[in-house]
Amino acid sequence: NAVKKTDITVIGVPLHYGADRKGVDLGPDAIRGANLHERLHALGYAVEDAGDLRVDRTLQPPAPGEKLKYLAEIARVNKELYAAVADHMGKGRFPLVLGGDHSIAIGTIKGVLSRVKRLGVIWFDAHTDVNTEATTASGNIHGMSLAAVLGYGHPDLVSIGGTDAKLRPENVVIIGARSVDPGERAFLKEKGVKVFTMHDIDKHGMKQVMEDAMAIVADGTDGVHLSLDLDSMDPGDAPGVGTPVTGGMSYRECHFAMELLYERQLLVSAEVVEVNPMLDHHNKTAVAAVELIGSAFGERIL
Ligand code: 6HN
Ligand code: MN
Ligand code: MN
Ligand code: MN
Repeated sequence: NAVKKTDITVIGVPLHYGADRKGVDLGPDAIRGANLHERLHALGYAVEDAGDLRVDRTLQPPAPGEKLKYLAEIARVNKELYAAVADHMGKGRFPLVLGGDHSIAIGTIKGVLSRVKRLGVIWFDAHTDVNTEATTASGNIHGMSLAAVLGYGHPDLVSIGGTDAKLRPENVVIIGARSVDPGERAFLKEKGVKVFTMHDIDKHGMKQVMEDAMAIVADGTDGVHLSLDLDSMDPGDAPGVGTPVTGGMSYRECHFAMELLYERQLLVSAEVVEVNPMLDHHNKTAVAAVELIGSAFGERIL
């Protein structure tokens, strides 16, 4: 294999406050426990583990009706994540961030943006995560992270890592969506974020969807970030997630998508989020996550 083997830094973010549901904070160790490092080593990568960021475990529950639950701690952890990602990337390493809930995409992507100004993002998710405090029904910040990195939402989230480098809506694609809130639908349309829904995958197949998606995120950018929410997969294949939605991508579709991503050699960073071992069956979802990472990093059957 002629492709250069980047050095990888694993960063764990045991954060559950963005989902307001316990268990997803155990994701990083469940993924490590599914032999992440061994798998990447076997593929020829040099892997270092930066350990987990510290998260305050003692916060009181928010008031009923709160629209930005645990904002202060989520913003603080994401600021630390931003700095860690920027630092490791500055040393020429590939950051592989393990969640934790999807609110950590804010810190990850802002960190990557500090090094790759023209960044594409490929976002696998059952949801679209473009709520703001004005549209959210749940108040859960993991449903707002993509909006925040596009520059919309609470200033404490939007300002993380500074506002110089901007993620542009035309450089983002969402794949696997099947649960979109009314406010999100309006946002996606207004900002022009391309969404490949489950309907598109059913209609055109994963191969075509990935070709179209990769053409969009590669156009006019210098690198692509993979944000992989495990609830993009069908709950039958990935039951260990906090917000499961039926009718998702099969294991095979998701696996194939990762293989195609590797073939194009676009990725500069990645994060795997929403793995909740407390809801899982025998670590199945973490194992799937590691299989998918393996494929995205070049694993092949033959
Ligand atoms: N995720 N749209 C729903 C909400 O609460 O805003 C669900 C968000 C899920 C977020 O899975 O990362
Ligand atoms: Mn998500
Ligand atoms: Mn999701
Ligand atoms: Mn594989």
